[in-house]
Amino acid sequence: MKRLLQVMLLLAAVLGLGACGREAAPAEKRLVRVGFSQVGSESSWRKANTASMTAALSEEEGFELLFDNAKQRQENQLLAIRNFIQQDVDYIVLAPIAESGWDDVLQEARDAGIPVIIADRMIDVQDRDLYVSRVGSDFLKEGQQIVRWLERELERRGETGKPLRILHIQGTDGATSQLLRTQALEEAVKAHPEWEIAARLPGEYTEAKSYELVRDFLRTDRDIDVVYSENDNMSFGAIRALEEAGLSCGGDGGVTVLSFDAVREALRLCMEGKISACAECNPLHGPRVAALIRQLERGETPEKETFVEEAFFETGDVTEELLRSREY
Ligand code: GYE
Repeated sequence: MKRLLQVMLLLAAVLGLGACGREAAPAEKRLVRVGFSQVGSESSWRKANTASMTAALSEEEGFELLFDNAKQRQENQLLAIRNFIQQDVDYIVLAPIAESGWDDVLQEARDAGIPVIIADRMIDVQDRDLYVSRVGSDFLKEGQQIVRWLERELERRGETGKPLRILHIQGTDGATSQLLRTQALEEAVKAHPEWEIAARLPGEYTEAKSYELVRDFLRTDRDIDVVYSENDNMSFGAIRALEEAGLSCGGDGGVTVLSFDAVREALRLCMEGKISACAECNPLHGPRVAALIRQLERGETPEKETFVEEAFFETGDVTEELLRSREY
């Protein structure tokens, strides 16, 4: 009995001391846990997008970021999202590689009570309530800007109505950016019967794939007036293949290269005249996604879709000063 009393007295002393002796731990600000499934690192644009997202969703900004690079494979994104659900994150951010295939996994996220934000490309789901909001670009508008520039350029050259052969290098099949930039060109070709798509090459947004496809194409067909390339990295590959085949890019006698993204390296080629026109696709989604999450944390309802502001460049618009000012 005495022993028990001793133990109880000791326990009371320890707990009592603990309560009055220990400083109350400062209330640590709880970090918001975010699972981000990124497409991959296929392009300069994607690398800039990842940098923007990881900076905006950093611990200094009040977040714990769980980042997954899917290496351009949708099955890896599905795995990542299920892993985020198992880890019971507060939010899931998805940069989808393609539009389809997300209904089931996003239903699982909803069942787990985890809001989903879409960044960059769009998803095609039966129930639009499976995601809270999307931050991205108006890819159709980008394509229409490029086509309108080409129409004006042909008019300037006095070549309106003349036959035109276009080499179309497409991005990842089924990505919203591919679907809508392609739609803009196909609508233009319908409006201009004198325009012809010489070939559609699946460049998958990478420089290497584009170079190989254009190099092989030029072995049997060198009669190209325009290259419509759905991102800058594929333009870099195409320009290398064109020049290796002895064809010049830009100017009145060369191949007119039209590109998307407007990363710094592409703008330098635009300044040099090798890329004739470039539609910007802003990759800096991080601050907008962070702002969306903060809105949700405050119990507010964000806009369903937020488009980012984007510019357009042609040779003559780009200076060394502009290149220095670019964030990517
Ligand atoms: O144009 C390309 C990237 O979805 C807008 O994906 C994005 C596209 C971008 O690989 O460079």
